[in-house]
Amino acid sequence: MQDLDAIVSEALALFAGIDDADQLEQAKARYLGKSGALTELLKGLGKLPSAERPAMGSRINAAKDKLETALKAQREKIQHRKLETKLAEEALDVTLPGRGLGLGGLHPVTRTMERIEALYRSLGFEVADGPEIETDYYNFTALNQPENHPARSMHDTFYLEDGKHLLRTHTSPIQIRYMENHRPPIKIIAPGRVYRVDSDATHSPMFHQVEGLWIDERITFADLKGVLVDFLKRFFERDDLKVRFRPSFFPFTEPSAEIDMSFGDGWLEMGGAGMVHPNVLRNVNIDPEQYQGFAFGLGPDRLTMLRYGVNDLRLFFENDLRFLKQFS
Ligand code: 2NL
Repeated sequence: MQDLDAIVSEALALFAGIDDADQLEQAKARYLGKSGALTELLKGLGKLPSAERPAMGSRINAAKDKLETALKAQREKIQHRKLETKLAEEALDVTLPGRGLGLGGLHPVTRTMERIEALYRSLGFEVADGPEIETDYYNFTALNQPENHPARSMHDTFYLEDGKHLLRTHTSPIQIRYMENHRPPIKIIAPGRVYRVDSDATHSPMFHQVEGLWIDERITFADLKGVLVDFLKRFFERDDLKVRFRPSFFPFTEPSAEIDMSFGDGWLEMGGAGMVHPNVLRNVNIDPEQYQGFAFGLGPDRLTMLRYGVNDLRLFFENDLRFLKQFS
């Protein structure tokens, strides 16, 4: 039958040209669906003379099989092409070099702290530590700082809401605690963060301090001078550095001095120092008749600014990577 062969070849050509799964199923319906071309032929079988029916029936069924086989092949072809496209789109070049990890570096103030610790360790000092939240006793009272001293004002010190605690304003409490637990000879430095109500180009509410303490039977002001001059010369790697002691006052030392360092044509204040006040020693049960010693305080932020030529203290605490990257 001419009609059947024409239908089959038309269908095969149509299927072969389709690359979309839904369109293919719609095309299938045109031939094999409820009122598809082949289905209509089958329905017409009954009108044929009975002698012709079996032969025609099997031809139509063979045509149906042919179309089903072509459909199956075309479905697989579409599926395969879809996968190929997806793989091509998601392709990774595993041979590309990696991006690598950004290397961090130490904060300039941390570098200064480590440098200070190394220099004092080389002079036989141990490094001590302690809490940043302190009691009034360890921050002030034990240090011979009277009740009405201006440093105890709400304007100068951060107090916790419990009314009992404050943020330490210096690292001296570390040294008081150390002296409570050790007997002389005592030879320590106490580095760490400290807090004061103060904020401008040269003051930050959080800053750093390193205090030092050396107590033994015959420690004198000459030892203080030797230790500090040696430290400053080695810290700045300048043998011609000049150091000046200017008379001053601290409640916890007597006598007391400000320490200045030569800088260009003038002097720069680097810290304070003095012989530990007998009252401070008595507060930690050290007999001031038998033992004496010196204490000093230095500002590592200031030391860092000078060493690296930084003119604004706030740069250290803003943590702008453009600034910090210059130190690693
Ligand atoms: C400064 C002044 C100083 C001390 C800190 C101290 C600690 C104890 C006993 C006695 Cl436990 N004194 N510390 C003494 C004199 C000065 O710091 O201008 N610091 C930046």
